[in-house]
Amino acid sequence: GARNATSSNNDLEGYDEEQIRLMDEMCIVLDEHDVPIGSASKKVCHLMENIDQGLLHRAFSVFLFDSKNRLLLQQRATEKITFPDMWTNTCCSHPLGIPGETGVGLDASVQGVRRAAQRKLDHELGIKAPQVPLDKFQFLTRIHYKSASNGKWGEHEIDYILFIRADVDVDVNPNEVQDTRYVSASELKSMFEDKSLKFTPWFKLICESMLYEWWDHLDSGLEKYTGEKEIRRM
Ligand code: DMA
Ligand code: MN
Repeated sequence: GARNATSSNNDLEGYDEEQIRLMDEMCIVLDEHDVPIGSASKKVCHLMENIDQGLLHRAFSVFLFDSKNRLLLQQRATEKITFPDMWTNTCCSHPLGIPGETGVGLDASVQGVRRAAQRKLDHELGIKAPQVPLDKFQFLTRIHYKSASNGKWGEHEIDYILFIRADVDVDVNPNEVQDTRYVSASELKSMFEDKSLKFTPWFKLICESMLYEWWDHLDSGLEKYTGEKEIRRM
C-alpha cells in the first residue's frame, strides 16, 4: 500500500514544468475492492516500482458522443509524462483525495468521479460545466488494469467508465492535448488499422472488449449496461 511507496527527487528531471506540478495532485489509493485506504501523490501512484508492490488508485475514463453518435477522441500532448502522443478516449484522469471527489460505496464514488470528470473536461478540452452537467454522465462499469508506460512510469487503476452524450464547444489546453477528432465506429476501426497511430493501453482494452457493443446501444438505451457492480479485471 501507500505506506511503503517510494519516490526520489530526480524521477521528474527533464519533464514539462506544468506536468511536473500536476504530479503533486493527491490520488485515492485503493484496495482490490475499490475501498479507499489512503492517498498518495500522482507521482508516487504512477511509479512502476510502487505499482509492482501493488499500489492501486482510482481513475475515470470519459467517452463523449455528439448528437450524431460520433466519439470525441484526443491525442495526448508530447508534454504528458505518461503515454505522451497517444490517441485515446475523450478524457481520463483521477478523482482527487478531496471532499466531493472521494467516495466510499459505489453511489458516492460515482458521484465523486462525475465531479472530477467535469473538472477535467474543462481543464483538458475547455468544455464548460453547463454543457456536461453531472447527471448526464452515465456510469457503466469499473475496469481494474495495469500497464507500463515509458521507462519508470505506468498505470495501475480501477477505472470508472463514464458515457456522456452532448454537443460541446472544444478549446484545447495544448499542455494536455495536441489534437482532437470526432469519429464514427467504423472510422475508429480504420484508425486502429493505421500503424503510424499509437493508442493508450486502456483505450485499446476497452475497444477490444465492450466499446462497440455499448456504442451500438446509444440510441436504444444503455440501461442494461449501466451501474454494473462487479469490477472487471483485465
Ligand atoms: C489517467 O489519465 C487515467 C486513466 C484512466 C489512464 P491521465 O494520465 O490522462 O491523467 P491526467 O490527465 O490527470 O494526467
Ligand atoms: Mn492513473
